[in-house]
Amino acid sequence: MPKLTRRDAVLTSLAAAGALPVLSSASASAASAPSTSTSTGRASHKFEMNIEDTRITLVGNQTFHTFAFAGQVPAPLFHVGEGDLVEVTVNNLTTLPHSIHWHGILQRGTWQMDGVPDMTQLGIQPGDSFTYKFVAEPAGTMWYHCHVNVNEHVATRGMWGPFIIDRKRPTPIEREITGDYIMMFSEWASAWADKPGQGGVPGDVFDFFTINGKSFPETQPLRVKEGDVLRLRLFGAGGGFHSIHIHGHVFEIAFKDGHPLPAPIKADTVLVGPGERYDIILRCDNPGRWMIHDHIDHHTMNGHTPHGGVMTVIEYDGIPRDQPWYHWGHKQFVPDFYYEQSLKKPHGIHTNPTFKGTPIT
Ligand SMILES: [Cu+2]
Repeated sequence: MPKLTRRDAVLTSLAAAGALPVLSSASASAASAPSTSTSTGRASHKFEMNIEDTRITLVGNQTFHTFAFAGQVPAPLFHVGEGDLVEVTVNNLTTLPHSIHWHGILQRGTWQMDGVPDMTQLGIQPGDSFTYKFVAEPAGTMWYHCHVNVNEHVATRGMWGPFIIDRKRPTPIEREITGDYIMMFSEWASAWADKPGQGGVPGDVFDFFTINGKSFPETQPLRVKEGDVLRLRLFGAGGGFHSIHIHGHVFEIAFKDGHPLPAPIKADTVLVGPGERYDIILRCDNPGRWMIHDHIDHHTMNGHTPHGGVMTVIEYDGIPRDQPWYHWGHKQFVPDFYYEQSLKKPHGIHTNPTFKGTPIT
């Protein structure tokens, strides 16, 4: 296949025209066709996404050279139904090979779509494209990430995003949920920030820690009201552990790696390991202002400076935020920081401008 430039890739998509009406601007780097129903009654989705060299900012002036899906970290949200047919064309606009592993998806009869270089496919070479086609099963909180040089590309180049598959028959606890939030935890070794193609080696010093690619105070509050029932989908998207503690509440761990537990487990802290997902249910029954943080102490630092990293706050409606010492009193609120608005939209691929970086050409 001939090498593609960024513009060629977009034009190629446009040539597929009828298929991708959403891709209307030359800067678009992710697109979806309208969902259709097949003769089997399954919904079917066609998506397209670029991989781009992109500089993202974790916090302050700490930037990172990433290989970003659709130019953002985390990558776009894929949200589909259980059993839907999914087709994703990936265009590699970077100078290194990549692939996508659909973590948690079974790939029954489609093992060639599992995204492991030199095992199920050749890595997608610079300028090339690859189309993944599979059935979205099982239901639950899944994710996707590059599987080429995972130690670098996932650990420190931001190649990961959420893949949410709605259950055909929701569980009783799922029917109670009023708000759905995605929180992806990762860690970064700043020594490699500007050295693409290197990094992810034993002995790396991870000195920045993020929720959805941002360190406190660049994270966002969760604004709730009494009576809300939140589903927080926690992802271990990097190579480290994160011990997530929520003040003032007992939550229920209800799903592990997308699958419902026989009975929810009550807890106030949950340890999220690399690759794991826990869905926890938080009943908002204690109005106030409450911290959420990683209990691994140095994960709440930015470099050598406290406080930062994996920290945020739950703010209840009606609790005044005007105390002069409350630094977040006038914070500009970004409602889709945890994809909570995107998750309410119809099924599809959902990009998020908050996570967009700056293209590196
Ligand atoms: Cu990669």
